[in-house]
This record gives sequence, C-alpha cells and structure tokens, in this order.
Amino acid sequence: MEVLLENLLEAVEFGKVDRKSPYPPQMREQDGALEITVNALEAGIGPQSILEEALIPAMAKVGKKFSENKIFVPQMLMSAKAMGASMIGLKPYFVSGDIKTKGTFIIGTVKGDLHDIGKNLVSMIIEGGGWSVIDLGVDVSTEKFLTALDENPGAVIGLSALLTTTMANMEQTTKAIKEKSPNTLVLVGGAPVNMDFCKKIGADFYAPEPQGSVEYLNSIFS
Ligand code: B1M
Repeated sequence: MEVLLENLLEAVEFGKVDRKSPYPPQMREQDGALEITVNALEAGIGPQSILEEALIPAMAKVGKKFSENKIFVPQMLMSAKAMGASMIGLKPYFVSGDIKTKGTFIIGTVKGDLHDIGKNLVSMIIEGGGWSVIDLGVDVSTEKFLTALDENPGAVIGLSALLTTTMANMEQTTKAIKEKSPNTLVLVGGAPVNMDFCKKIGADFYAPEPQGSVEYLNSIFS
C-alpha cells in the first residue's frame, strides 16, 4: 500500500502522467499518476490518504524546487499534468464530499489581462496544497469575483496581474472585495506586483511565487 503512495508521489513530483507518456525519460515504461491512482483506489487506499500522503507532499516538493530554481516552468507544468491525471480518479470523491479540502480558493487574472501561465501554476500548487480551487480564468471583472465570492462564502481570493496597466484593476477589485466582505483574504501576485503595492491596495498577502502563497494559506488555515 505504502509503495503505491510512494510511487504516486514520485510520479507527480517528476511529471509522469501515464504509462504511455515518454516523459520523464528515466520513468519510461513505468505506470504514471493515472494508473497508480486507479491501483491505489482498487487496493483500498482512501482518497483522503492519496491526497494527503502523495499528491500534497509531491506538489509541496515541486513548489519548493521551483522557488529554489531547481526546476523550471516546463517541469512544473508536467507535474501539474500528472496531478491532473490523478485527480481524474479522485474527482468523484471530491464531488461526493468524501475528500475534505482546507477551503476554497478563487483565482483569476484581473480585468484587461490575458496572461495565465503564472496564474495556472499558482492555481495548481494551491490545489496540490489541499485546497478546492475555482479558476475564473483571465480578464476577470470585479463583478465576476464578487459573484464567485457570493456563491462560495468564506473563500480566499487570489488575483494575478502581469501588466503594469492592469495593476490598477487589481486595486479596484481588492477594494470592492474588502468593501463588501472585509474579512475575505485577498492574495496578490504577478511579475509587476510587490509587497509595497499589496499593502497599498489593502490586500492581505503578496508572494513572488506559488509556494509562498500556499505556505501563507497553510499558516493561516492549519
Ligand atoms: Co505579455 N507582456 N503581453 N504576453 N508577456 C509581458 C508580461 C511583458 C513583461 C513583456 C515585455 O514587454 N517585456 C509586458 C508587460 C510590460 C508591463 O506591463 N510592464 C507584456 C506585454 C506588454 C504584453 C502585451 C500588451 C503585448 C502587446 O500586445 N503589445 C499583451 C497584453 C495582452 C493582455 O494581457 N491584454 C501581451 C500578450 C502576451 C501573450 C498573449 C502573447 C502571452 C501570454 C500567454 C498566456 O499567458 N497564455 C504573453 C507572454 C507569454 C508574456 C511573457 C513573455 C511571459 C509571461 C509568463 O507567462 N511568464 C512576459 C515577459 C516575461 O515575463 N518575461 C510578458 C512565466 C510565468 C510562470 O511567470 O506570470 O510572472 P508569471 O507568474 C509567476 C509569478 O509572477 C507568480 O507565480 C508565477 C510562477 O512563479 N504569480 C503569482 C503570478 N500570479 C500570481 C498570483 C499569486 C501569487 C503568485 O497570488 C494570487
């Protein structure tokens, strides 16, 4: 049983999606996250254990290696793909409520901004950290964030911006969220954003990379 969880952790950490995937070369001909998850469920390993003992630690390792510049965007995307393959098997348990998440994280790239590569990485690392993620996509209006918050009371909001011109929209959205719901946590990030800007607009936390965001969330919702 433990071997399956160890193998799954390794498959996600190194981005082995399924058996037929040629990546990474050193794991060729081995089962990937897809098959190992099916085998683990069939062996009676609970979905919560799969999440907590394999996927979350795998993504924590990936996030740490990325923040230490030991791996780069392509490797991170392969790990995201592998995690996605595992999640296919776990999805029914999320839907039925058999898997408990730490909370809901609503993320989007702010209005006027179409950059989504960084936002997708943040989304994936936070999901891998045990959160239920609602990804609103790109060019997300303030109204759309507010509606999503109405539908998911208690959720944390994450805003991404890559353009200096759209940082103004990040400020507008943050202010609207805080006005409507002062206790809602707002996390911000993206290349032109920094901690000074975060404080100036009244957001709660800025992280330069995804791992910082998930560590902040874990410190608050442990
Ligand atoms: Co655009 N673009 N782009 N672009 N683009 C930049 C951002 C730019 C710096 C390039 C440049 O001029 N050197 C520049 C911005 C200049 C500025 O504002 N100061 C720029 C521009 C000007 C533009 C257009 C205006 C170009 C034009 O049309 N004239 C246009 C704008 C379109 C729009 O958004 N309305 C545009 C368009 C595009 C493409 C569509 C072609 C494409 C985006 C494709 C896509 O995302 N699907 C694109 C790309 C790829 C880039 C660059 C080259 C790469 C961005 C990226 O994906 N980086 C970028 C130049 C560069 O950065 N070298 C550039 C990789 C990604 C992993 O990093 O997004 O920073 P990043 O995310 C990081 C962190 O920032 C952090 O975690 C991630 C992982 O570490 N993070 C968070 C991000 N969000 C976070 C949220 C958090 C926490 C952390 O909490 C919630």
